[in-house]
Formats: sequence, structure tokens, C-alpha cells
Amino acid sequence: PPVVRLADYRPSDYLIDRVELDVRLHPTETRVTATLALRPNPAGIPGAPLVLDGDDLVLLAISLDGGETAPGAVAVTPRALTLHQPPQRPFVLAIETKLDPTANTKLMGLYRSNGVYCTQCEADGFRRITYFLDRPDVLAVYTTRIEADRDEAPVLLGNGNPVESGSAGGNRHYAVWHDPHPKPAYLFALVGGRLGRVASRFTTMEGREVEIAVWVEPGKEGRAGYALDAVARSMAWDERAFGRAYDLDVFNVVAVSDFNMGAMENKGLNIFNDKYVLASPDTATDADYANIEAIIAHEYFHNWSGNRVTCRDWFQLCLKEGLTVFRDQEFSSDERSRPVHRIAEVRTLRARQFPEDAGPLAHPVRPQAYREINNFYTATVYEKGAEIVRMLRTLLGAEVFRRGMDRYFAACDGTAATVEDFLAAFTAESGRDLADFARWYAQAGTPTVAVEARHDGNAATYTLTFRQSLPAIATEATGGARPLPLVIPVALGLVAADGAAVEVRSDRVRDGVFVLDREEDSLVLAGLTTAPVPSLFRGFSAPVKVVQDLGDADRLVLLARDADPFNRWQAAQSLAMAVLTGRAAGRETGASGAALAGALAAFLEAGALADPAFAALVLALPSETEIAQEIGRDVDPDAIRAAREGLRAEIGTALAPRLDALRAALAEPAGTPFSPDAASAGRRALRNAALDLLAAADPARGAALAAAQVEEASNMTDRVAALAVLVPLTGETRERGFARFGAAYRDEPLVLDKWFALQATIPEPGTPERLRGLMRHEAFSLANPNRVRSLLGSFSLNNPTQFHRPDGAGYDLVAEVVLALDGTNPQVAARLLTAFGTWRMVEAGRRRQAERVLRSIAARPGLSPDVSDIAARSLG
Ligand code: B3K
Ligand code: ZN
Repeated sequence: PPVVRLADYRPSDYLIDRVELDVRLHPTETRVTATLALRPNPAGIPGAPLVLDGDDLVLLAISLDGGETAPGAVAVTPRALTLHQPPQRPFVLAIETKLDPTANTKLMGLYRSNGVYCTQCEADGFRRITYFLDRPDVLAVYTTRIEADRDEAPVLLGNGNPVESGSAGGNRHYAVWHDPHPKPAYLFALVGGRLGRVASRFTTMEGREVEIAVWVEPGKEGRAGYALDAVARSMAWDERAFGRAYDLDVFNVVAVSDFNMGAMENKGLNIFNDKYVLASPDTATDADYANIEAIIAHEYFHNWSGNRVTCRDWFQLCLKEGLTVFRDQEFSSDERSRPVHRIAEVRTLRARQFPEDAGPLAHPVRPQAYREINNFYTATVYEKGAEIVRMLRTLLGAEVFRRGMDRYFAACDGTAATVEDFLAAFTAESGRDLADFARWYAQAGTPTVAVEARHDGNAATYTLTFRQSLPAIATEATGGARPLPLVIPVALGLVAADGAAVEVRSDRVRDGVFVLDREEDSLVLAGLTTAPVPSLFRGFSAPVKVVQDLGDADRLVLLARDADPFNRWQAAQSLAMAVLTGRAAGRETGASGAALAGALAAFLEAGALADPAFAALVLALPSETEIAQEIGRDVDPDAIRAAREGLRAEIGTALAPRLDALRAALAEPAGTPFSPDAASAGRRALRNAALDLLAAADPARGAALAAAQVEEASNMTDRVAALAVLVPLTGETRERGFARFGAAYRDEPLVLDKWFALQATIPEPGTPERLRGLMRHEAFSLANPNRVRSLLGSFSLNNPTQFHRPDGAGYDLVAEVVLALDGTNPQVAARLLTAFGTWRMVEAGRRRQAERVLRSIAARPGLSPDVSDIAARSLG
């Protein structure tokens, strides 16, 4: 496919004001009649042909203004419908197409999931339903009539509000839905099927009575309550935090089992991967509950950031995604623990976005060119995009930021906007020129900030010199040119050796923030007769790597006493990282290992029970992926694993008595009802972190403790945590534990996904064979994206020693599945292939294997655009 460039954007030559859709559902021959009210766009080229997008469509009939079209006036292929000389005044085109939802394995457009008709239109799926101007800057008002067999699809849902429903003769019935808010086609949705429902009501701050419903497979209603409650909390929060009220009379959420990603924000009718809706104490973990809450919120918040204000073109994707991730992160921080959530956000960023930004798939938060837009729903667009919004708030202050958001919503409501429109609102509100700040959107790569400190006792000054550097990544906008300095907010504080806070005296630090906006800058802090310990980038105030020559002693002060919880956690991570990278490189750092264990012991003594969730994070060592990232080149995953396991055992041994005491103190009295709230989840997290370290210290005892917990746990969180502890403990106990778990949940696909995912992380040479066996398990299916992600996604992302095996067997396995999937579901295949994005970082032998496999994929004839794009860029 040709390259699409941001620089080539042109408004559409025609606009569509109203759409009437008549969809007659049938498993294999669904018929769609689209009646489109069109007119020439004053901003377009007069007299241009009208080219409607299509994908896999069969045209049955077409009429223009109610009559036949002239011979030769229309050209039709499955991919486009062209009207050569459209009227240069408003006109109506009626188009009838037919399609086969059952044969739709791509899960884009209209398809069936477990017999339920559903749709997915973002980014370009609507053109698989009817010929259309399938671009986000064409906004229309939709009325949808859905007709189906009453038995097959008693429930019929559409966008907007229900208008009427009734019998359509025989066993057929219909429902009509009208959405008064103009929207782009990618927000269209419909659902038809047998579904159970839980519902509640919400009164908006504007006095609108809204009916909220969550629809699930009949029989699973008991697992939908948490999601339903999360919708109501999201509605209340968006009113409080952003002054945004819901704008329809109904809000429907539907859970389906076959879904390419997490969920979709269709107007008034969010469609979800059931993994992010269904939860009960026996089937879902605390992490599942947290994800459900976050994703329900995310999709709901899109109602304003994405739907009411949408994107002019797909290059502006971060305008809705980065902003909406920021909003859902704020929501979770308010509903749960802000510091704990911040650490979780940063861990995700470092585990997913930093590697992406450091490899061949790196791209700016606002890309400048793409071949396949569905490959740009990335950690960079979402997570780094959210960090940019957060930096904007840090730079402007919460109040000005909120006023800027209000202005943005007011100015852009009902339009398809750009990043420039977004920034203009903040410029208008703050009077600040944000042109330099905007470079964050255009330049790829993670910046490094090196910091040097100098204390001058005579002058009583403490000078921090910051130097930023950006990897030179050629992009369309920057070409090969050297990247320009970014505007980097450095939130900072000072701590005395005894832990007391030290006043920061400089007029260049406002509200605790110093702004680094040139390549190098020095901040002189006055009134300091003794050298303080600097606490920099508090709360992770910018998505950068920090290089700082801080000694162990200083890090220990920060871990014990910093007022900023994020930096306390970061201090422990940095201490551990130094030991881990040293050992992975063969440098003995035994003393530092002991020092870290001692510091963690002191940390636990000082009161881990005050905030168990935080303590669990402090005890967790950096992941193998993060260590690899830190090393950066010629990475040997086996050496990293050995170093990490060694340090885990050392810490477990040193802390054993304390960890046992913690486990006892945190044990729940028998019969305590399960609650997914953050405090209860935190206690479980710390108790399971203790078990994990104890098992590292004494594998035999650990296996026994974990096996007992798998059997006896009263909730899925504890059961899965124990199963995870068994993963590296080769032997009979582990195998029995997995076998019993697998048998117990044989009819619970979402629970089996956890079981698949954990087995995929077994760090042993037999794992690829084991996974081939699991792919033949009766519950496994390549047609279901959740199953594929559980088994193969987990393997490629969370099992570095086996994915990056020196013999290439890990790469071969993933490649095999990518190719097997490419013909049926290219989006999921392409996503799986992105795991190869780190291949240049590994040592030469593995690199050769990865390159061999990537080249063999790229050379395959008939690849989808999705997979060929990832393969080509990975090699490029
Ligand atoms: N907007 C959707 C993602 C669509 C992905 C299309 N390939 C979900 C979300 O980010 O909320
Ligand atoms: Zn989103």
C-alpha cells in the first residue's frame, strides 16, 4: 500500500451530512442500505469525482436522488465506488451492499463473535459495511434501523438514543436508533444478539437522566457489576474533574469474546473485549479489576476527548488517545492511590514505550507517515502521548491547564481537530508560546538527561547542570537533521542527609519545577552550606532517562526519606539496577547486593504495613526487559536472568524472617469477603511479593507454600500469584499445580488465559514445545485474539530467555503463528510481530537468528499490509 503523509492532508471534496442505514442482519448474507445526504465541500475541489471507500464489499444497487445513475457514471470495485460527475449541489445517494459477517475473521467491520453480531470500525472498518467517505473529518448524523431474527438477536443496539422498535413480519423484528451528535464513521456501531443485562441510572450535573446498561453473555450478569459501577464513577469523575457531562439518554457497554483490542468508544455504544468487563472474585485478579476500571473510564472519557472533539486525520491519533490515557490515569489515581498508580504508569512506559522508542519501530507521538494506520495504535501514541499532556499540566499549573482544557472543548466541540488546535487553547489561556514544547510531538526517541552536581561550600551554592540529548532518528519532519532541544519540566526537591526537607532557593524553580529548555543549563541553588541530596524528576515529571552520578549513600537517603514516593521507589530501583547491570556484565557487586538487601530490610522495618501496595512495588526488582533496556546493546538475556534471579535469592534470604512475619500479618482471617478495593488489593500484593522472594531464597519451601496457596486461595488474585511463583520452580509440584488449575477452569476461557500466559513464561528450553502442545488444547483457538495474546504475546514479551533463544527456536515459533494468522486476522498477526522490535539490541548470535526469521517473513508472498509493514520497518 502507498505511504500516507501528514503533509499531504487535503479536506474531503464532498461532505456527508446525514446517513440513514438499514441493516438486515443475516449470518452469511447481511444486507445494508445506506442513504447518504451529500454535498460538495466548499473547501474541496469543485467538480472532483466522488470516491467512496470500500473493503470487500459487494454492490447490489445504487440510486442517485431516487433515480437510476447514468450508464458509465459509476465505477465499482470491492475497494471503491466512484461517481464520476457528482452533482455540484446537495444530493442523495442510496447504496445497497451485502456482506458475510460469519466469514469476517479480521474482526473489522461487521462480524459475529460467539453468535453475537457486533462491529469494529476504527480505524477503517466502516468501509467494510458500506461504501463511504471513511475518514475522521467527515462528520454525519446517523439514523440506524437494525433488523434481525427475533430468536437469533432479541437485543438490537445502535448509537445514540432508541427511537422505535417492533415487528418486521414473521420472525423478524427491528429497532431504530438515532444519534443526534455528528460523528465520523469510525464511531459507528451496532450490536445484535442474545445478551443479558445489568443496568443502573445516573443523573448528570445538567439534570439528564441516563440509563446505563452493561450487556454480557446470558448467565454472566453476575460478573458485570464492577464494570457497571465503574461507568457511573467515570461519569461522576468527568463532571468533577473536567466539567464534562454525558450527552445521551442511554449509555450501553457490550462485552464480546472476540475482539482485536481492549475496547472501542463508539458513540453511546461502547464495545468491549469481555476480558475488560467480566469480573468476579473467583475469576478475576486485582489487576483485572484495575484494568476494567481504567478501560471503562478510558472509553467513557472518549465521549468528550475523541467523540465530541474528534481527529482531523489519523496522524492526530494522540489528540484523542494520549489525552484520554492521561484522563483515565488521573481517574485511577483519584479512585486509588496516586503514588502507586504513578509507579505503575511508569513501569508500563518503561517496559513498552521505551523499547519501542529505542528500536526500529520508533516513531513520533504524532507520526508523519504511515502505510497501515492500524499499526500506529502504539505505546508511543498512547503512553508517551499521555506523558506530553501531563508535562503540559506541570508546566502550566493545574488551574491554567484546566482552563485550557475547557477552552479546547468549547472551541473544538463538534469538529475534527488537530494537535495545533489543542495547543492553541493552552497558548490562549496561558499566554505562553508552546512552539518549542510541540517538538515532543514531532521527534521520536527517548531523551537522556545527564545531571552533574557541584557543591561550593564557600559560596554556599549547589549547582545542578543538566544536559539533554536525543537520539537522532530520521523522520519525515526532521529528516536527518539534528533533533532540537525539548522543553523538559524537572520537578525537584532537596533532602538533607538526615532526611529532612531542604528549601530550594532559586527564582528559576517555580512550584517545585525547573524548566530545562535548552541543550545544557545550570541551576544554581543558594543558601546551602552542606551538600544536599537532590531528588530530581519527582513523580517522573518527564518521559526521559536520567543519568545521575548519585552514590549509593544518597540513594539510600532517598529510599528512606524522600518526601516524593515515586523517587523513594526509584531509588530502590536504581540501587538494584546498578547491581543487576554490573552482574550481568560479569562485574561482581556483592557488597552492593548486601547493601540493597539491608536497605530493603530497613524499609520494611520502618513500616511497610502503612502502605502495602507501595511496599510491594519497592520490593520488586526491575524486570528483565527493563534491565535489557538499561544495558541497551549486545544484550544477553540469560546473563540478565541469572543476575536477577541471584539477587532475588539474596534479598529473599536476607529478608526471610521479616517476609514470613509480613505474610502472617497480612493473612486474611478465614471467611473475609473479597473486596477489590485498592487497600485490600495492596495487602494481597505485598503478601504475594513476600511469597515470591521467599521462594527465590528457598525453592523447595517456596514450591510447597505456593502449591498450597494455589489450592486453598479464596480468590483468583492469590491463586494466580501462587501459580506465578511456581513458574520457575521446575518439577513435579509445578506440573501438578498447573494441571489441577487447568482442569478446575476448563470452562472459563478468561481464567485459562492466565494459565496459558503463565506457562508461556516458563524460562526453560522446553517451553516452545509446551506452547505448541497448548495450541492444540481444546480451549485454544487462533481465531480468538485473547487466546493468541495469552499464549504467544506473553511468550514473546514476558519470556526473554526463551523468545531470544540462541538457537532461534523462540523466534521461529512466533513467526510460525504470525504467518498462520496473517491470512485470517492481520491486525493481531502484526501486533504479535512487533515483539521483534527489540531484535537489534540482543547480542550478535541471537541478532542473526532474529534477522533470518524477519527476512523470511518479509519475503513471504501475499502478506497483509499490516504484517509486511511491521516486517519492513523492523528490518529497515
Ligand atoms: N480507539 C480504540 C482503538 C482502536 C484500534 C483500532 N485498530 C480503543 C481506545 O483506544 O480507546
Ligand atoms: Zn482510546
